[in-house]
Amino acid sequence: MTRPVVVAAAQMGPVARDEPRPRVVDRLIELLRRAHRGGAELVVFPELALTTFFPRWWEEDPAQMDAWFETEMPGPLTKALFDEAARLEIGFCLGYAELTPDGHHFNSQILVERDATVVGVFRKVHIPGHAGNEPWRPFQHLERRYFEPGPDGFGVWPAFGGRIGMMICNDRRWPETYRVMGLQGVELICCGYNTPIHYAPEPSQDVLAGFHNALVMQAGAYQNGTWVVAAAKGGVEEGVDSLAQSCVIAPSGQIVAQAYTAADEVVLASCDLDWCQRYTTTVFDFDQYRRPELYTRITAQRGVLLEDVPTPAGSGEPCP
Ligand code: ING
Repeated sequence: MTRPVVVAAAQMGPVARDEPRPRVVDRLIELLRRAHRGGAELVVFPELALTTFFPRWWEEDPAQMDAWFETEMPGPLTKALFDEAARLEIGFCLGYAELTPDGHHFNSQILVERDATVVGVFRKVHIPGHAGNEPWRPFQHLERRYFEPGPDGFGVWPAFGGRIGMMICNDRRWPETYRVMGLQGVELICCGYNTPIHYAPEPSQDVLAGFHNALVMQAGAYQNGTWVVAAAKGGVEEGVDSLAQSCVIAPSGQIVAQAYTAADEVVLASCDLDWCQRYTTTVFDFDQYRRPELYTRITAQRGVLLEDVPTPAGSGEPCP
């Protein structure tokens, strides 16, 4: 029994600050068409795919940054992408900056089915970086100034013949992200990312950017028996070298396809969703092997507590 879905990680090269959004949408449509020619049914685009990664700049008045946000999805500028996808009967996942009608700012991803219905919208849970002006950095990472953390957590939706989840960029570094979806039976997670290679707080990590990217997603995929489709916005964007290496990862943890450029590139793979069960009904049969009664710290604590484990009375005596 197999349940294949052909997916594409639609990697983008840099988007310049002054690149007109219609031009960016044209690039997305071209990637959609290339993916369709490759047989893709689901195309995953990067985080904040419509614009340059604007959180790299400090703006005294955050309202000035609203111009980078979408107030409708689809809106006048993105309708062409939705229309082309509907014409090609291809689904997609698109990352964008969302400004809601009641004034909330989220780093969001929308999942659209092959019949053009909107399956769901995910709002990034783990917001990295900083909120204050830190001009000591060669470039800033002000996501915590411009985005609110998503209030909804991680969902899993019935779509594309399986159970589809979403995560955005920094979410992929946290094991809870995958486990919360794994506990909902996720079979394929769509992920977009914008990852500067230089990490100003700890530059020793720079050389490991690609390793850490693959490490967290391969581990998350394997430990939860799910596919992961990850699409980067890579290359040197406004002077910031950003990790590419978009990839598709199997429930085994194997990378089955990977980008080799840092430009617009379509990474294709046929994902057998039934392969998930080879892990979720064996080594990671959660219901049989997990011990949630011993994991309470994971939801009870945010940070580390250095309380010492009480030693049982009489312990420490040399064994007779
Ligand atoms: N970008 C980065 C990411 O998590 C980052 C931020 C880079 C955090 C390197 C830690 C180390 O890939 C976004 N947009 O989350």
